[in-house]
Amino acid sequence: MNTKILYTTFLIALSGPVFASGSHTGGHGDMMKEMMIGMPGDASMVTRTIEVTMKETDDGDMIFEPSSFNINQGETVRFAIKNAGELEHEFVLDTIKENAMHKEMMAKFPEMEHDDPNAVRLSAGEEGEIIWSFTNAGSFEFACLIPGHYESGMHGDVVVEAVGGVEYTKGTVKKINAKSGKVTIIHEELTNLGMPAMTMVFRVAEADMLEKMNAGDEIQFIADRVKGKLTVIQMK
Ligand SMILES: [Cu+2]
Repeated sequence: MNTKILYTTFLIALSGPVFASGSHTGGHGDMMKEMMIGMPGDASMVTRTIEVTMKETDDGDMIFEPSSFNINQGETVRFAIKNAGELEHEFVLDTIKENAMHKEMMAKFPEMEHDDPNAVRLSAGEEGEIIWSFTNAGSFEFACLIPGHYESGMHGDVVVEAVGGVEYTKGTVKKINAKSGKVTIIHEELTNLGMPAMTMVFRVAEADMLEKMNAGDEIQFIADRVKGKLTVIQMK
């Protein structure tokens, strides 16, 4: 039986457009490679290298060091992964749900190997890397899905924080209150804050932003919570 083909078919059937790049004929360009957790990154865009060690412990656990990552949305990270243990291990980046599904498949077909850009499998002593672009904010996971390893401790959280600077929102300046350092903006949806289009009062991150605004101006801006207050952190 060809488990590799079965596995791929299974993923396409369950995952919809995310994995269906092979049969995708639409015009989304690179979007078709994108997964919830992001997409393969470009080496020239790497902003940070995270060294990850996989190994077994004397108490019979299997671990990743470090055991969690905090990443900013938009970052391209090089994971330099070393298997310092005596068993084979893998490093798979995905959603918790996808990892759980892969794990189930691996339990049925233990000989199955991943050949996906979000995963690397290493023999004892081997080193490898994944360059990954975290395009979406959210809570994800990295794990070793070799049967029994996840349960022995081989998984951890990947938290990708939404960061301003990713998407500008269009708005119209309604009113400026220089004295209180606030501006009222009629804005489109603020996706990073999950806020629909409306008219709202914002603070500004830098005082001179107000000097550049006039009532009636069409602006593009990025807003985020700063010390709990909605604040314009960038504008153009
Ligand atoms: Cu493992």
